[in-house]
Amino acid sequence: MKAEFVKEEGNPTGNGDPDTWADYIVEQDYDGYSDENHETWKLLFDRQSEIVKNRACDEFFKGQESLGIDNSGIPNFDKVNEKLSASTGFEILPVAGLIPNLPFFKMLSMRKFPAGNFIRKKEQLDYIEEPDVFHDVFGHVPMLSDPVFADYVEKFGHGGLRANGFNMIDQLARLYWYTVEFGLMKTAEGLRIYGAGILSSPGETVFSLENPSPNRIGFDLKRVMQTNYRVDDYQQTYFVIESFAKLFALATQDFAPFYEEMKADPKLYSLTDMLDSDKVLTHGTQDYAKSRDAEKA
Ligand code: HBI
Ligand code: FE
Repeated sequence: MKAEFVKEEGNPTGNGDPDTWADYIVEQDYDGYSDENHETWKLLFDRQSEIVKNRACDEFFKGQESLGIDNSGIPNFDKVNEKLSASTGFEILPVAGLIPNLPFFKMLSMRKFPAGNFIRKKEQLDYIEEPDVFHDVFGHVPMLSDPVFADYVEKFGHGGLRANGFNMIDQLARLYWYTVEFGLMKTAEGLRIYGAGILSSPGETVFSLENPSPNRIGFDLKRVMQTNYRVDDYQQTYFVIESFAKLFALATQDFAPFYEEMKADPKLYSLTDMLDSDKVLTHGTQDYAKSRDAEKA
């Protein structure tokens, strides 16, 4: 089963112009959802809620509860926003799919999060090209109600806009990918998931925590910004943070020195590279990736 949210390698959305962000906002058209659309949400929600038990971080469940996101049907963005904006000032705005990088960063910097207004078809239960309402509202939105994580996402948005001036968008996209989309966290109870790309994927939720195949490495900012990622299947390396507070602290430092270092010594680590400097939690077997790549060969 492929990863939940597939994004073509490189730069599928282009960088765009930050000031055009409002051009990408559409209507949610809540009344336009069919019974089947709501049934699909319920199916996905019930299935994934079982799987994330004892695997998602506490902040995820707290967010889901406080925002009233449940299996009754596709959430109404206006209703979610009443609670979300009261908690962290974030609001979700309906979009039709991926939007260019700079308008995306601009939205995050203003505590606006683009959420797909559409839901996958029943026959696409495990695989979608673009982030639909389940990926965004089940996966991302509960985390945005956590004050420290919300601070990180806003800071990330500002950082993305600044990175453009240094031609470091790709590095910021990797940082987003290995935190907001595919991030793991160390907790007293063991590793827990906070990345939405994992939380909205039944297979990867189990794989990311329990399969011996992938590497699990302690988070290091420069290492993450220089590590390639998979867009067509489960990740082969996951990065593990200690806490959102530590992630936020990292994001508040000035990245310019990092940019200078990376410009002076450009690197792109592969999906399986292990460095002497890595804090290794799991040196994976990569058996899953090898078997999947053999299938495709
Ligand atoms: N657009 N709607 C939407 N959702 C995303 O998560 C998203 C995007 N555009 C760009 C993007 N993510 C990536 O470039 C991030 O890595 C920055
Ligand atoms: Fe996403």
